[in-house]
Amino acid sequence: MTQQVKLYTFPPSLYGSIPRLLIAEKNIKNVENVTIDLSKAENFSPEYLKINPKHTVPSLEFTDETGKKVIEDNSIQVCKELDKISGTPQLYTDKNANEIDTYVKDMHDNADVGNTLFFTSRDPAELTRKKGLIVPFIQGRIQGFETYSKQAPEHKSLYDAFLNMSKHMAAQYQGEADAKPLFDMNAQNWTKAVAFLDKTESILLKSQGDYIFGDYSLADVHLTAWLYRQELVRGEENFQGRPAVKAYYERVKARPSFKETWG
Ligand SMILES: N[C@@H](CCC(=O)N[C@@H](CS)C(=O)NCC(=O)O)C(=O)O
Repeated sequence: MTQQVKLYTFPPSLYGSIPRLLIAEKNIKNVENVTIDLSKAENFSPEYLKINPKHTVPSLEFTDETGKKVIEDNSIQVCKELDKISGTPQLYTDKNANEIDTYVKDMHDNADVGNTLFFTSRDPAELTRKKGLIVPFIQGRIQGFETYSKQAPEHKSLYDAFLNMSKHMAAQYQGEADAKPLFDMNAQNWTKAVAFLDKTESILLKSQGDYIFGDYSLADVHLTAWLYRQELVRGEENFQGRPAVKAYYERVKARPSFKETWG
């Protein structure tokens, strides 16, 4: 890849790690990584809102064939673009595009659970265990919203909405508000995770190769990052009764790109 591209990401982020894994997998050079610190709500800064109005990471900034500056603002498009401009081996081709698109869309639409499972808790014990991690993260964001609200009053209603949600969640972790909605949300998201894990198990059992659709593809890049977050939030529970998913995760973990991405 000759042109310089800019990837806006945050190392601990689930979706931000998908293109980082692809970059490691294909050894893509000329990528400038710009850290958007979600723990300080930097994804809500007035500058970043211009880049990505959905205030999410990842985003990718590059120049297209006509010389026009383009920004992709979700990991699916970011990865397709990076795969295209970085050349062979192509992980998304005419041959595998349909099955990858269907599977990845299902993951993003129906199993977008990793962040919720991380920030909520399944029961009071988990709430207590995670409090020391979650509360400082939320407090950093609260500070960010308050600062940006003064700097950019045109976004005040956005900041106020997130400020209220953040304060409420901090209160739930600190025993000052009812935490039951957090437990319910956690249970609902785990149910979605189970459905997607079961579906993945059955696809893997039919696969003609070591990976989700045979050869390693863009679907594996998304799935690896998804499983990495699942392992963090639910450990071995993900793999119980799912030997194909377990063996698959061991295989993708053994690829050098995994260590490069998550250490
Ligand atoms: N569908 C989007 C989801 C992106 C997303 O939700 N990213 C999370 C980080 S993993 C984010 O930026 N959340 C905003 C926040 O934490 O305020 C994608 O695939 O890029």
